[in-house]
Amino acid sequence: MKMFCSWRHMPAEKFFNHKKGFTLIELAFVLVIVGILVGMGAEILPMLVKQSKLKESRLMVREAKTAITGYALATGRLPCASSSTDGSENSGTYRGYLPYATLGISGSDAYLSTLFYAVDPYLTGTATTEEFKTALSELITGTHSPAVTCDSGNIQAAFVVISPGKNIRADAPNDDNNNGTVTTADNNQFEKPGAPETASYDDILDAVSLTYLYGRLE
Ligand SMILES: [Ca+2]
Ligand SMILES: [Ca+2]
Ligand SMILES: [Ca+2]
Repeated sequence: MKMFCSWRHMPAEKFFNHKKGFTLIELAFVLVIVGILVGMGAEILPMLVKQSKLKESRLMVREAKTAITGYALATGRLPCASSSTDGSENSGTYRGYLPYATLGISGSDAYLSTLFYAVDPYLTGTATTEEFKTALSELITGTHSPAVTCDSGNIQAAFVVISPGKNIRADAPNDDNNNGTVTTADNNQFEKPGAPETASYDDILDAVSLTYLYGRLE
């Protein structure tokens, strides 16, 4: 009885002889394909990880921005910054770490850095929504000078939130004394929200402008 293999009704012995002849070539071919795939994976995987960390950090910054806005609407004032990474606001500190414990959020980015936060001092001392609204309008009209600006003075901000990004350091112009953190030693001028990443800047910054916050109180 003659055995047939299923592939194109070739007699089995012929098929296996035939198969032997191709094994090495097929193996080499497979190895080349696997090599290409591994190579592609090695290139794509870090890119995907980088993209996902960036996306997550942007989300954390946005979440902080929303929590701070909610805090202002609920309490009639903005929180002060935290002078340490413990997340509790320190009265009289206007540039430092996000007071995440005061806000009840996690406060870290995807690179595990605590977010930075800077606030206009004039908006931290009010006690009611009415007082807060008056203080905002005084800053908007210039009756009281606004303190915090972004984008070379183009945006007058109530507050800014900053993730130090992949290099886990705040970069200029958010950090002015080149120590990688935002503290009272730095000034109140910050980068434009959503500024593109460059070789020397990878911070993720978001801001709430005076006029936007005023609008939220209407
Ligand atoms: Ca950075
Ligand atoms: Ca600094
Ligand atoms: Ca600065």
